Amino acid sequence: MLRIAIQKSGRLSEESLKLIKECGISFINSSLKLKTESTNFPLEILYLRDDDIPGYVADGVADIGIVGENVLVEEGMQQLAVEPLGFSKCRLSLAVPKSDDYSDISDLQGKNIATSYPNLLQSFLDERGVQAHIHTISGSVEIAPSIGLADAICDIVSSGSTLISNGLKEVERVFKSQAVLISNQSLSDEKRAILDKLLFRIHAVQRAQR
Ligand code: PRT
Ligand code: ZN
Repeated sequence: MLRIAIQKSGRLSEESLKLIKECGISFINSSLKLKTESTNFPLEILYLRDDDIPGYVADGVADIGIVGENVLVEEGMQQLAVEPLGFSKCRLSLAVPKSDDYSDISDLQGKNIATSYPNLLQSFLDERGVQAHIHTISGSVEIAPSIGLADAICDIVSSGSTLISNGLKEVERVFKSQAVLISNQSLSDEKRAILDKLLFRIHAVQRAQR
């Protein structure tokens, strides 16, 4: 039996469950349960917070998982990545108040930047030789400039409408992300064989969608 960790409720949940179903794997889905077993494939599904998924997979509590690359790389766990899945596409971007004159990244030198992704932001700034003060906050990053907490933010963007409604403009793209399948690095031969079967089906689903 292989154990997969997926997000319990959030932007990855629906597409993760849809992919499993499209692979022909049936299970009884209850939003109240924390785990469920497939009725026709040796797979058990664990429902977790997305941030906890890389750690649980690295520790072997779950064998595989589905998580955003942004979370995976932020947590320094990119070595677990097996396969990009093509959904939940988004980007991590820097944004400043729309009335600011912004010409290039050097404008952020010495500024205060609020983000939930301090590691991704730090390496982006380091690569460009910019020193800034990074303030790590866990949510509502977009309001930081308007309440005087920061000069700029670095947050996930998909349509861009959240930035606009908070009077911000996107000025730099820091990281491009999508959902990825991740795996523990020391699976038993039995589990590896189940994963290979699952990957075969995922590839068939992806081919059919092209
Ligand atoms: O509760 P849990 O910890 O499991 O969930 P979460 O709240 O941490 O994550 P969730 O469900 O918001 O996002 C899960 C993953 O979806 C992220 O890690 C990304 O990989 C991916 N994703 C795709 C997004 C978005 N699109 C997205 N638009 N994650 C967040 N957003 C937010 C963003 O933070 C901002 O507040 O949506 C807003 C911007 O959206 P637009 O369309 O207005 O630009
Ligand atoms: Zn989260």
